[in-house]
Amino acid sequence: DTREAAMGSGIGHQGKLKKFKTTKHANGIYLLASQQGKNPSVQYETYKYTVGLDRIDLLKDRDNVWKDPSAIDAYTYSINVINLYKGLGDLSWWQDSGLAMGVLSVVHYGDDMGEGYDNAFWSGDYMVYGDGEKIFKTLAGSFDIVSHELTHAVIDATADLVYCKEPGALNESWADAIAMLFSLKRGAANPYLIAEDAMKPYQPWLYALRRMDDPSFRSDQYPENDHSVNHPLKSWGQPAHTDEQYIAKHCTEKTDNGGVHINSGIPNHAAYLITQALGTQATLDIYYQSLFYLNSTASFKDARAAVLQSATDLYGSETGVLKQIKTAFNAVGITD
Ligand code: ASN
Ligand code: ZN
Repeated sequence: DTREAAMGSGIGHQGKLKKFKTTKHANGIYLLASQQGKNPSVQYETYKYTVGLDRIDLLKDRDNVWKDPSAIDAYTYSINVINLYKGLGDLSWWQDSGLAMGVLSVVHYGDDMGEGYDNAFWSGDYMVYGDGEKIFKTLAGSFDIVSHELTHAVIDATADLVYCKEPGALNESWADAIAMLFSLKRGAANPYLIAEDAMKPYQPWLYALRRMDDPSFRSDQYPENDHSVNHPLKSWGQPAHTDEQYIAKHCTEKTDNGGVHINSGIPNHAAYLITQALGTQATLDIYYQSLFYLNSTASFKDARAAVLQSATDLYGSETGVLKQIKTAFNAVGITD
């Protein structure tokens, strides 16, 4: 099979021209695929989903000037995210992860009715992005969303946090926290907002999906929200303290798996406070390292201990770092 590396270009959803490696097939057609870097050398591929046929096809282009902004963003943002992970060091988990076969993205995912799918997810083997419907525009157009979904792959291969109640909220929180920290590293305009680049003007106050600096921001504006965060579907805000933690009996779709996207506000706010205290790089190093200390059923308290353990490994017990971390977790009600 004769394929050669090529250099493609195209404009993403931000309107900026991006350049990226592609592959030229023997038949002269370019593929949105490439092999990049080393240790590990990573295969990237981006596919488009065809509604009705329920099939995916590798993106192709005749002149290597790409015309699909969602595909361009899914492809280039996933390369950016993996490069940021490579900068963190130990990627020993890679070969046993869902990424080992390649960093694969599917864009334009939708249902048979041809409605835009208003979500994105990590399937266990690849990332899937909808074009949005009510709340979102195309989800691949958000660096945060790509970071968040790819981080689910990393979490699955490391801490493997069970997607239910507190460990599930930690799974969500680490995906958001690392997305926030990667946004900070990139100098993003709004690093503490999650998914702000993909929001539709559905409700004026829903200008981001979540806020790390102010998890309950939506509840201030949502009329039906009574601040008793005990109803996952009625409440749009997230708690920022364990006093308002949502307690579900069962982990079902109806309860958001026991409030994984609700209670993530609590550790999210701790991650924000730690970032303010320690800075981006130290927090990133500590959070990444903590994935190797968290076990799959970790509670919020276990997460505090894991973060402290990581910080001790990296900075020792003599600096003010541990004290800053304790102060942050105490502030959100996660005490020892
Ligand atoms: N976008 C969501 C997430 O990654 C999908 C889900 O609920 N699993 O958290
Ligand atoms: Zn998630």
